Amino acid sequence: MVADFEAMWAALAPVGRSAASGGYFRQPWTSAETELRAWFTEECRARGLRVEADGLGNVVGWWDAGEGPAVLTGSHLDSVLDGGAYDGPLGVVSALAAVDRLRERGVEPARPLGVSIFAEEEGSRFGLACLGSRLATGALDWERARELRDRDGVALPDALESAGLDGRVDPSLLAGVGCFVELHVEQGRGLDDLDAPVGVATGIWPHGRWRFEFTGEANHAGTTRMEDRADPMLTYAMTTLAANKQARLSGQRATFGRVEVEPNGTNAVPSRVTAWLDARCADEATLTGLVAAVERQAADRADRDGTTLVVTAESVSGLVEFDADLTRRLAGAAGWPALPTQAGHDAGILAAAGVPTAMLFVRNPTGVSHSPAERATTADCLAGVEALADALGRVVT
Ligand code: HGY
Ligand code: MN
Ligand code: MN
Repeated sequence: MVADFEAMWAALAPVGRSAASGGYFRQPWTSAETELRAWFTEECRARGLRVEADGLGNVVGWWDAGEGPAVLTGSHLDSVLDGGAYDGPLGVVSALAAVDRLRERGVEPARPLGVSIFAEEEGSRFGLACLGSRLATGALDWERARELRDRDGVALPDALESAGLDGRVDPSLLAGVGCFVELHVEQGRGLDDLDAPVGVATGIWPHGRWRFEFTGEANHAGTTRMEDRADPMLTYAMTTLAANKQARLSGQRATFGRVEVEPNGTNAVPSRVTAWLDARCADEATLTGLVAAVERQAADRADRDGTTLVVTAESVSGLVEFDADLTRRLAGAAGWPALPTQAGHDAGILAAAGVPTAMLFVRNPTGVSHSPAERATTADCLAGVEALADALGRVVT
């Protein structure tokens, strides 16, 4: 199994990797991510798994065995911009390797077992997180999804077509799924602090993304007196400080990590600044309150700066509490530590769709994620495969 895991990991390593940063650019429906989807399909077929795919890039390899509600396990292959190697792919490779382990152990599943990948989990291209799993579960309508545009103005249907996909949503893809288990590298240091290679997730904080459009008045950077300006960059800058303070003082999370400036000239006051707030809080009321407070402070500042503000919610995910009974059954007597997470996952979308869902975490020694520096040791990854095989063995038999 070690050889299989390492061979799969090595096969993925160069795909979509930046020579400059060592990070990954595996945006959905690009050549790199299309190559990964083809690799996954081939790995499923090489294991004799029956491959089912919709027209979005969601794929399931089925081990047709037994009868009754299926057990599904998997994750995603797309990355954030300049992302790490483990966020997503570790869950996919581990799921395939866990199938190998179950077979090595002679396990005969009493129910079907599927290995899955969902498309555009990161929302790094079209801005809506877990786009593939939201469409596959019916949480999002195709009529709304088809209107999405990426940063270059490419419409979702055109991006799909360029990747050889027809955008067909297949409600039957997940119809027979009785539970979902996602293994994921931990995006934090909880397991490292506990000196544990594997843990389970208790739930996901509510979180979302809001687009802030600050509009001012383009003007000359030199001849325009400071008091005569309507500078959206100033309103934006004060808003990021306000968001950071709001989150810091309340133990929540708020980040402005993406900003677009028009016309982005060195010697001109900008006409417009568009920035995206990523906010995450321990409960939904706190999230609503934090975003409202940031919006209020941004609007007050806009009044002072003579700029205007429009705020639009682009992607919102509610509180997720994973299925405690399933988690208990999966863990058995393993005694894995249980942790919350502030990171969103397809597991959260399936849970919200009513599928009993659980997550396994693999230790991340630095806790760093969404970065080329994201790490996990091979020993911990292999411990994760064993844990996933043990867990699946407890629920498929
Ligand atoms: O952004 C997230 O929380 C996840 O990594 N998609
Ligand atoms: Mn991620
Ligand atoms: Mn992920």
